[in-house]
Amino acid sequence: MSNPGGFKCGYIAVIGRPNAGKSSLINSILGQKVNIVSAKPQTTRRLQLGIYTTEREQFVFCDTPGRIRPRNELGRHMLRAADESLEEADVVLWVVDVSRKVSAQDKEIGRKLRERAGEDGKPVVVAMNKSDRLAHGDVLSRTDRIRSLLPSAQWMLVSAKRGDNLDMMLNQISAVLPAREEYFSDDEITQTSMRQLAADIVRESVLYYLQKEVPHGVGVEVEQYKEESDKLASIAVTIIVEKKRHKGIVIGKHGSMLKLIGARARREIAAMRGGKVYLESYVKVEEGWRNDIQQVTSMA
Ligand SMILES: Nc1nc2c(ncn2[C@@H]2O[C@H](COP(=O)(O)OP(=O)(O)OP(=O)(O)O)[C@@H](O)[C@H]2O)c(=O)[nH]1
Ligand SMILES: [Mg+2]
Repeated sequence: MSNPGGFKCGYIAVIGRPNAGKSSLINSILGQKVNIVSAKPQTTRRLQLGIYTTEREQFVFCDTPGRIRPRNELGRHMLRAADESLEEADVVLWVVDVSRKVSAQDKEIGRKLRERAGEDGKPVVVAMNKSDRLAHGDVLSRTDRIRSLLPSAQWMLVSAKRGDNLDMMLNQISAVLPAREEYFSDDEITQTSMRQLAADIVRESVLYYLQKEVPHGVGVEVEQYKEESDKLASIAVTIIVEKKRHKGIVIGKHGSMLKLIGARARREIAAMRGGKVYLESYVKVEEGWRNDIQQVTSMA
């Protein structure tokens, strides 16, 4: 037999509307941050793997951008990424924010999954996330409503924030994972490079401090990533904005905002890689970069 130990392994596409908690859920399962998270929608922009290996199985989670109707090349790129991961996946993990009423976006995702179920019969597990925010009185009506969108799917009430029921959800996924040798060695948790993560973290910091339309028009490019030693990395990034006005907002009075953004990012990157981080940030205006395919595919 090619798989004597009965080991299981597969790709799990993590999909759902923006802000449902997809990235948080994967970080929480891994017990480590591999995906950036923010209170604003459209945080994740490309596919990111989160690999969780146990004695019996390897779960290869594929974090995807939240599904919305695209308005520019960046949006189309994000939706393509989410679609691609659906095609490739062995199992679909659909994350729904149970603390909010079902939205038109949720219904649309439900419809898409129902259509697909007839074609490829891929198993779907519905993670009803943010259960920590759900009032007891609403549990039945909310879960019933979500279940009605995809009656054939397994489901679980979970909280990425508190870690509630994640083990049970993993059991549900494991039950439908294909028998297969592992794809990755058991000490790998992601394929995202530290360089890419650094760019993501700078953007996460921008999302954290800035409001309204500014964050959505921001891209980050790493100009330099140098591991001086185990103890020191020196990194230079350019934060790209779409409007001149936004440049002023990102820099702030006497550079105060850029300082805050940089300080938070530096702390986060240092916590992830260990040791000290030296981070330089610049800001540049590039009108319409979100409609430039080359830029869209190269940036965080
Ligand atoms: N209370 C609560 N908040 C959560 C939970 N999971 C995620 N959040 C919060 O929800 C917000 C969105 O989380 P993300 O993980 O960035 O959501 P996402 O689905 O990856 O969003 P996009 O990448 O924009 O599609 C953040 O502010 C999280 O802290 C949870 O279980 N409970
Ligand atoms: Mg995300």
